[in-house]
Amino acid sequence: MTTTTRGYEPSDNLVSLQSHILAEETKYPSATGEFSWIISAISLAGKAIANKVRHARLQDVLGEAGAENVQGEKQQRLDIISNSILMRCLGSRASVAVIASEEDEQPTIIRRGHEGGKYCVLFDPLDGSSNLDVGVGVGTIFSILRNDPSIHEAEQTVCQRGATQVAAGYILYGSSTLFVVTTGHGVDMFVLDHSVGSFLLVARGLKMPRAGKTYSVNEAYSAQFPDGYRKFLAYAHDNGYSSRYIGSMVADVHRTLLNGGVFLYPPTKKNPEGKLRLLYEANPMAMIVEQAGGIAYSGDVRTLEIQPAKLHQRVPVLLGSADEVERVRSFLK
Ligand code: P6P
Repeated sequence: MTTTTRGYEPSDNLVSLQSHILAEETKYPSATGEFSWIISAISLAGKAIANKVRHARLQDVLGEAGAENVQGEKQQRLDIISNSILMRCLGSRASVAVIASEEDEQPTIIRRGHEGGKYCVLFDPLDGSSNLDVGVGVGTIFSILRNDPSIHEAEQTVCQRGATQVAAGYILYGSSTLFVVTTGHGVDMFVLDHSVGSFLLVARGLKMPRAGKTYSVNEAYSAQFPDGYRKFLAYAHDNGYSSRYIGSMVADVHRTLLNGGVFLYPPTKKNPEGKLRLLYEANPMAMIVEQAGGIAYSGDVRTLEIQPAKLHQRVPVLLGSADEVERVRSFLK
């Protein structure tokens, strides 16, 4: 590759999320650009939420909202604020048919198929928000599905297998604000440059290490785990593994994506089906992980193959480096 006198390298190009998505779109002659507007809306919401999270302690938006969400979890004020920001950014996009959120019992129908509604957007607006007061990384997780205009019941419309996702990703509000997304052709990562207000491309086609001696699980519940998980933990303790658990799925999965290892949320007595939600936590993370060369299971089923029955359905989660997930599975058999 030739280097000009200015020391310019084509790889030095500044590529924003916006221009990256538009460039990707040109690869598909049938693309109408409507999908790009949805990613753009999520990007806009991410910038607004990042601003709120960064100034939380200054703007007195921390703490509990004094209500519980449909999950029976105490809502943080920033959960509600983030949910509203996402709704207001997505509601204006002409191709959005249905919006479903962890914070709302039922999906919201924005427009029907015959009115141009082509996509359903599902999200956890601020995952890990109970960590906000202590400055730990939190995140937005999103999943984009095609709308089926023949289905009129909103919850049934969004109950699609994860393998049908058009796109998925997350925004991590951590030491920097990261936007990680896949449209089924690899995983790309962007960092928010606050000085220009854009997410800039920093990694294209991210690949997860095939192995990694790090496991991420809340070991306080290990006595409640099915036996096979406990056998894996005993193996890990005896074979030089390290434990890393932040208690914020986006942060734990992002570390696993970059460094390798395995993230687990097994069934417990309190959550016999697992704690994490299939449609807007497990499925988008499973798509990201598998697009990066990892694998994701819920029990003995590949997460992306599960046919959802309910919007807020919970599943066990086992995802990460292929070798490590298979090692855990060998103990579960
Ligand atoms: P526990 C946060 O509440 C969350 O939904 C995920 O972000 C996280 O992985 C998990 O729950 C933590 O749950 O039971 O270990 O506190």
